[in-house]
Amino acid sequence: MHSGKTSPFSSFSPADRRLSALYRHLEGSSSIAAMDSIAAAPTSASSAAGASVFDHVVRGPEDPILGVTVAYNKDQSPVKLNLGVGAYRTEEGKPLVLNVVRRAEQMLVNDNSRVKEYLPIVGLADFNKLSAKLILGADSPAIQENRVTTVQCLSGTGSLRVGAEFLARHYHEHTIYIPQPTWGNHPKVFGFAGLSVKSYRYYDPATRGLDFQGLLEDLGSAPSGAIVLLHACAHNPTGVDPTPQQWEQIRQLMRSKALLPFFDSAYQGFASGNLDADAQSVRIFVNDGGECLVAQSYAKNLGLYGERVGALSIVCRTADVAGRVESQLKLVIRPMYSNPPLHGASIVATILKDRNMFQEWTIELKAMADRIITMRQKLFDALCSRGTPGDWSHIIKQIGMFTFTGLNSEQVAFMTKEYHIYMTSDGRISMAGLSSKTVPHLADAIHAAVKRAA
Ligand code: PLA
Repeated sequence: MHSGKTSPFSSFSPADRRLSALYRHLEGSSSIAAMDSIAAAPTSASSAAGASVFDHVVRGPEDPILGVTVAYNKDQSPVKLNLGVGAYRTEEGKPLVLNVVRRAEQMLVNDNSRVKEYLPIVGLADFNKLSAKLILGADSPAIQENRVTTVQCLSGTGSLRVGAEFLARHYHEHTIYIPQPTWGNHPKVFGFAGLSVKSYRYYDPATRGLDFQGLLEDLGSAPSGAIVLLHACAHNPTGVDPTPQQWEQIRQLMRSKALLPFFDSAYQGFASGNLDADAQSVRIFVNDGGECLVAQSYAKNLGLYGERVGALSIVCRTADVAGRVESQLKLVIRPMYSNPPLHGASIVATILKDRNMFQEWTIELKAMADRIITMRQKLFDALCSRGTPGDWSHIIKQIGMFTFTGLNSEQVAFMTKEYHIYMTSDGRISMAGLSSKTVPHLADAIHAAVKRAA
């Protein structure tokens, strides 16, 4: 705590301890002003006619990622470009619904035997089984030994949150280490669940690569049993992943210290275009017989963003433990949203259980991944041909949906103001939002921003 400063939650009931924990985590960081405005203490109960009982509520800040879209939508310029949120666009700049998804939806609509009854608390059984197979591999010993419990959740975010709530209630160590930097929602998801959030070194701005030494040192000095959040592939926002050899070293270190891995798999298939290759990090941890958690999202790889389809798997030592863990996951989920939505999970199950549809998906997925890789090359070439000062090779070296450009917040603000290009203030751009037509405009903007500062 800073001297003389008390948490705005200090006079609250024990139920508000989660907010307080998050406050302590964020204190001293720039996010603290934002937290103050998330929950300001009421001054007095208002009973006078006309005065609102919510008068004390201060306006909260826009989300650093989704708020970019809000600003973009207000811009009237015909050349405006949204490279903020990670959402795939076609070469024509349009959102894409995969053909295989349309086909699955048609089949579902035409099947009159289908009803709209509630799903069980844990979701659609087929979907859960197939999701575990997709991430762990069809021949995974953990699946064969029935040691995995999988529950359908509200996309990746909901899966992370349910996992975090379970850990806060049932795991002995409440500290979670997240990479520095990471997806901006991670500290909030884990902090609001009541975990204490710390970070480990991950990215080295000097090399624009992995700070592997720093990572090993920080995880090496974490308390035994601490939870560690790992991006399964296509690290967001940096686009920098450990090599297979480095993953193996991370595994050895974590297992030797009994650190508990919590994988966030939001981009399976988007990094390399291959679903199995992108799941390797998770599989090396599962194949050693140890325990871990995995949050999966179908937002990006099946383009099901708004359908909110995802899964949380907890790999346990024995089938008996897995059964007990599942019984407790149900107690987490039931008071939160009772049970998950039916439609999106039915689409996924339809595709995953049909050999031909699965095949069709992998082809469409590869096409999306390849288009992103082509955009990397085009942007890199465009900057080279303009002679933009600096080394831009990281654009083609980084992996997945995003390029972590190295542009600072002032340069980003300049590009938004002068070129109507919208991106997060940390300099991250969504390569999936770019097309051959818009690359020159982006390259002009980056060139001008860099020259201006030089
Ligand atoms: N985990 C990571 C690492 C992510 O990047 C995202 C989404 C999620 C989980 C959650 O996705 P889901 O709940 O939609 O399945 N990140 C996006 C969108 C693409 C966002 O911020 O919500 C991003 O632009 O970073």
